[in-house]
Amino acid sequence: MFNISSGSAPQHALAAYGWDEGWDEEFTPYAGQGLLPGRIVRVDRGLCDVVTADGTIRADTEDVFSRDPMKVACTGDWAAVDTTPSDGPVVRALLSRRTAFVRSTSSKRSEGQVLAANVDHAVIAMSLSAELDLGRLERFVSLAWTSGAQPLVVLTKADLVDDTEHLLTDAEGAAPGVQVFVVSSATGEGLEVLAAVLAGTTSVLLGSSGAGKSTLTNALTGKDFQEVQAIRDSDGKGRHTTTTRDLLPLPGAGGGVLIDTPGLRGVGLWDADTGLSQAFSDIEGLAAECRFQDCSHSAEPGCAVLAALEDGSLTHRRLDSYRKLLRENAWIASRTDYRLRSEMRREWKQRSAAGREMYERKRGGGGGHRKVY
Ligand SMILES: Nc1nc2c(ncn2[C@@H]2O[C@H](COP(=O)(O)OP(=O)(O)OP(=O)(O)O)[C@@H](O)[C@H]2O)c(=O)[nH]1
Ligand SMILES: [Mg+2]
Ligand SMILES: [Zn+2]
Repeated sequence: MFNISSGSAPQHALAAYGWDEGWDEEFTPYAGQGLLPGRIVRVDRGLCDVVTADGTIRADTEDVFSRDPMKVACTGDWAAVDTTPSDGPVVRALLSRRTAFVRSTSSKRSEGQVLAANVDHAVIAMSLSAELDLGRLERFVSLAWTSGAQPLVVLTKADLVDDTEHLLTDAEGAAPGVQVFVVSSATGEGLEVLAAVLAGTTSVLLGSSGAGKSTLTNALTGKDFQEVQAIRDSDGKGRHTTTTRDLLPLPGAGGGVLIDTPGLRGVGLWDADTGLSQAFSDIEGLAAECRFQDCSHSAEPGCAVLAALEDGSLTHRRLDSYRKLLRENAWIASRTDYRLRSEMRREWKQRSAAGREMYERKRGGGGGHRKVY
């Protein structure tokens, strides 16, 4: 069953795109219905390009298009395609996602938007030619951990700065446990090491417009697949050149694919509890060492967080960033999860009944059901 493409071939034709025995097994019932497996390489106005063993087909996604934006077909999804309709192929189903990079949309009604599915590496690209925004990096890393993918950080345009050493140290401090690469698509610096890590996996490139994602995509794929445009002279920002999320094959025997994405302006957290814990495991580790379990790290004796601030091993910037992201995450959750929202409202009512002042005194200024840092 695994060799459906050409009978005796040792590997499935889609293996380079990430097809494996797990997908094959999940696809079995669809194969029984005569549907064709394929990976979505781009979605464009309700139509998607699906790479199959028979080549790339353009298919309608109507049948799986849903009002729930989390269920809409997206780049990286594995699809079951019906090629029999007279008016063109149709995606009938999507295989369940192993990982999904989701951000909250900036729309008033808070909704999640899946940026890429079934991703192994979430590669966060940041340009060395602009000031490193460590808070933004921490936000991306939190979302990457939440997605189930392994985050990687790529500092681009190394050819434009003389000394990258301290920038590398800063980035590593903001992303503990995450590999940080310094690369230049212009000189080729660092590309070989990065390519070796990405080989045979699915990776998505994320970052601001102008960070050099498409230039890096072209360098890594060895093809000029993606359009590239100079950043604006006026403010150094990108021009939002890339407009679709495109999945492209990597060269080399190991296979693997790379998804280039449009530059992100805002990237709101989405259900990022676990991701925040991983992205800030250093702070959570310190908090576990505090003398008091409910330590608020403001003035308590025996506070390990304050001690780390004192000896310089933790920066105020990073602690503030963590607190800010925790608050944002709780806010998003309160807007989206009805049950949590009504719980919060009930809690609030009880609080006002008991008298806010007394409550505050009892809680020592803290609040919420989650430990506040
Ligand atoms: N000097 C130098 N310039 C680079 C490098 N990589 C990219 N650039 C330049 O940076 C500008 C933006 O590059 P893009 O690859 O279009 O950036 P992007 O991240 O894809 O931007 P969007 O598609 O808008 O999200 C272009 O002028 C590139 O030539 C590099 O390694 N060195
Ligand atoms: Mg681009
Ligand atoms: Zn403490």
